[in-house]
Amino acid sequence: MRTDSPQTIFRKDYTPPSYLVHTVELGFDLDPARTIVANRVTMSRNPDSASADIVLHGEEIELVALRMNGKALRPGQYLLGASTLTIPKAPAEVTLEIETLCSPETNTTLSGLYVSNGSFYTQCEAEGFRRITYFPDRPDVMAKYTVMLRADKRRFPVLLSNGNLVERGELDDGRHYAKWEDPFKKPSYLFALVAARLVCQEETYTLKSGREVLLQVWVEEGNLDKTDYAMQSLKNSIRWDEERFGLELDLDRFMIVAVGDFNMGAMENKGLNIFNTKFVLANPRVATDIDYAGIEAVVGHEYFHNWTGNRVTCRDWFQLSLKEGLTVFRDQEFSADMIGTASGRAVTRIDQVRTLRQAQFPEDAGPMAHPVRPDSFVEINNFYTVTVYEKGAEVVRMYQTLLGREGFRKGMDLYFARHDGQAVQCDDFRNAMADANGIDLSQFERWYSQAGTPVVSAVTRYDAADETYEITLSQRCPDTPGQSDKLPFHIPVAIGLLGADGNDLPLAVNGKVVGATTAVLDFTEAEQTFRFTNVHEKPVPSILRDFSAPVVLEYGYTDEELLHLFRHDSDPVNRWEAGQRLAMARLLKLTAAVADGATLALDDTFIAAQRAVLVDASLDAAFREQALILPSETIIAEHMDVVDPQAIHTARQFMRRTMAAELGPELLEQYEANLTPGPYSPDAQSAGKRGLKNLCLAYLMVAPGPAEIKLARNQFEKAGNMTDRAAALVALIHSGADASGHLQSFYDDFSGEALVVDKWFAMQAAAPGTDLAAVRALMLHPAFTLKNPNRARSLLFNFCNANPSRFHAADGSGYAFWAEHVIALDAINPQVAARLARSMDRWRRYVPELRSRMGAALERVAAAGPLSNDVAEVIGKALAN
Ligand code: B3K
Ligand code: ZN
Repeated sequence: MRTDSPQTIFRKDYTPPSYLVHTVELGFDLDPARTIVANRVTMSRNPDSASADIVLHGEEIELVALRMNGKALRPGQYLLGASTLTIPKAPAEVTLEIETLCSPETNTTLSGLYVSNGSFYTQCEAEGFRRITYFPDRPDVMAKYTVMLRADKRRFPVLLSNGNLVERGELDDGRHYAKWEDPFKKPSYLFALVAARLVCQEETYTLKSGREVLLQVWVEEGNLDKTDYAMQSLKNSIRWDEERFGLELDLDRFMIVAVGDFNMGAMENKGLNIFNTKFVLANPRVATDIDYAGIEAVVGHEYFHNWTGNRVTCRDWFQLSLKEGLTVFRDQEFSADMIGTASGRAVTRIDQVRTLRQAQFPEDAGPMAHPVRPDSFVEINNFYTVTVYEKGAEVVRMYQTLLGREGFRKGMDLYFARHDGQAVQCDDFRNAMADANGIDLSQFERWYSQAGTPVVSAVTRYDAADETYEITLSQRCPDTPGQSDKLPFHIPVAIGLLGADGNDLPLAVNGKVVGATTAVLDFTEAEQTFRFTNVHEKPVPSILRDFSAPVVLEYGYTDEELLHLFRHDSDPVNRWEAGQRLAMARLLKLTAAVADGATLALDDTFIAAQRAVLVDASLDAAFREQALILPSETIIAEHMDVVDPQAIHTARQFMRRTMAAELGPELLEQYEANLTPGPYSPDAQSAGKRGLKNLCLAYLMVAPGPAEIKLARNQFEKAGNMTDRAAALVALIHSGADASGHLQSFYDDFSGEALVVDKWFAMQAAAPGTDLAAVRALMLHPAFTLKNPNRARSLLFNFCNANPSRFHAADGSGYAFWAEHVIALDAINPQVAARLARSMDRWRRYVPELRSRMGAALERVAAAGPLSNDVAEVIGKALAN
């Protein structure tokens, strides 16, 4: 908890560390109530710093002893601040011995050293190491670590840390020890330890070079039947990084540990990745296709960090996207390559675009908007955002779009050649890309420095006599907090031209033959015209293919043109996009009609287009599913100046009902055509079929008759996997049919599986039939607790973020509930509380009646003190003008 007012930290104020650390020897006497940490560091004055003061960070730890170069320091020789320990005017070469105490079992923040289900785990990124010992806890201080763990052998039989196990043995009093040594220099945020009662699946794996490595996946007893997929994903990740980027695993041993209490997805600690159980545990009975895909992506992500993040790390936390954007891009490419087919890749790309629009565009347009490389923050944990991660990945993707895969690889190779073992900046990555390819990427820097989503407007002109087609692009970027008058971005705009027969036309741009049916235009000015020559007919432009840049594209498409693209575009992402545009235009009209009390209607053309895609067996099931998913209520809201959530909900439900009514026979036919009999497999083909089948079921259950209800019940009861079982249950809950018996039997079957109980809470929280009273009742369920982040997220976050028609109840009760729980969570876990606090980001855009109630709820949180820095920053920015 903060005691003074929150301090803003600025990127421009960076100064190099005063001392560099060479070695760190840590000794832990692990006791849940009172852990003793002995820390011996060798350090020397940094020639790049003017200061001779040693500055160590420390929080929530008690200093027991402090020695410098063998001599105990008296209180006058050092300064103990609220979160720092300073030794002024220290000698050039120093050995410090620091002994501290901490209390892992009362650490509910899940940052630093904490206890989960009776065992010890750590989380040090971003600034958790300072909750373990006094240290210059900043990523540009890299050192070699040796770690000695001592603990009761019966309660904590497994003792793990980074690197290699060099020694283990017995101590008196039933205790034992293990000594670990990490051969690589690392920043403190990558430190980890685990002392726990766990079991593991392990395997020796042979790298391409022939070297053998030991791979382990550690879980609590009873979960060994759920580790296969994580292990397979780890092996696939290792192979993929060797093949795609020539990067080899540098350790002899690589461990993944699953823990049930965890603030985010997983953490890339060197050699000892610690994971939220959600991204490790899977078998067909408990995990859905989406869970399987999540495991593959997160296992890949953390493994890929070993090079992009660990070997080359960040100079300071403003550079976070240097490792996160790049590593998300790498995990996205990995997942796409694992599917292998072009259409499979496109489906993963569509998912990425949806995430951007659902979460990143709103962030970029709201009070927390920040550049991919932020200029300031109060609490760094608030900046692990969709902007830093997903927009950051888009920025990395644009290099590849501009340079090609080979050029991108050259840039990566140069980046490692230059910076292996260093803590660097986003600019260093950009320079490596530019230098390796001999091109100027200075304008590209604006993607790192300017916040906000650029809007690209296109105007076209066809000259039949000349056979030329001109496209004029202009760009603008809205003001964001602290930033106005943005300069033009360097935007790769991938474009193709469709003829009347639906085929791509050959392309020549500004006199140059392209040689492919997609051209990447280098759009760098505020306004720029590109001329296509030898265009024999008036084309339909397919602009921003594969979503070649994270921008909003404005173009005055006619319905006919969109229908043409929706039928024929060879670029599956833009084919999907055409369908989304058709749907969005109608959803906005319907929403306006609801607000005006006008009659609602949906045109046959739209239905016919949807029908055509639904029954087109030449398309992958996964693509058809994507094409039939309507824009979410959140995405619709982002297209409106004043948001009326009830009108949006009514409009979207009307569209779903109409589609269900009009497409009934086809939906049933596709339901049956996409069954996946036989043993469950999470592969993309099968998952795609299940996805389409379950979407059909969802539509059939919008206004179900007895036959549809029977179908859903039957699927629920007979399902051989969680994907089908959960989908049937969700369909039953959403249909308004009595689902209480099914909910109860689902709970009874899975009450011992925490991750499935999370699903049980989540699906109820997000159902439009669940009002606040029902959510409050669920909070009284014996399985509910605010202390476990997964559980808190499953109920509270789903209600506040995924159930807009109930959350935005006219009386403001949803907002009061939100305020109450932001405050309650803040006392337990500020990081989780601050995430929940973000639900109100866009409050100023709502209709006046709601806006005033949202403002009041925000004020209520602001007035509740003391708040953590995490929550104070989010609420403060939301309320600021
Ligand atoms: N690097 C961690 C995130 C740490 C979040 C700290 N609040 C996970 C990841 O991105 O791989
Ligand atoms: Zn990451």
